[in-house]
Amino acid sequence: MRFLPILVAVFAFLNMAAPPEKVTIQTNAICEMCKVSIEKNLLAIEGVQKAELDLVTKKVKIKFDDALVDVATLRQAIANTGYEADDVPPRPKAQANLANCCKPEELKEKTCSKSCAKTCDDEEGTK
Ligand SMILES: [Cu+2]
Repeated sequence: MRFLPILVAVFAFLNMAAPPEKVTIQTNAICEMCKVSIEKNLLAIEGVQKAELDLVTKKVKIKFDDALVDVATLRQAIANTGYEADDVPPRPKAQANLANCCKPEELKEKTCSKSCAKTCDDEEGTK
């Protein structure tokens, strides 16, 4: 078929024209549990290709298709999970539902609840 090379060329061009966008968002994640839930919720969004949270810097690096999703939506998804996302505050209800060890210091209950994952305790113990 004569048109095939042209089609292939056109698709190659379109792919080049739309490389995945990248953004880094600052969060207040604490432990492995935070990391897992933030990454999971981001990856559930259509257009998100990669989401990786660094627990040392508390920054999440996201690769996404800007034809399907924008940065404001990504920040909102993190806020809806219960965490800060740059200048977007965490959704209070989601934050209240986080495991005790995943909450900011001022919101922690005095005694660690059973819902605390071992990874959280380990993480906290290293501080
Ligand atoms: Cu956590």
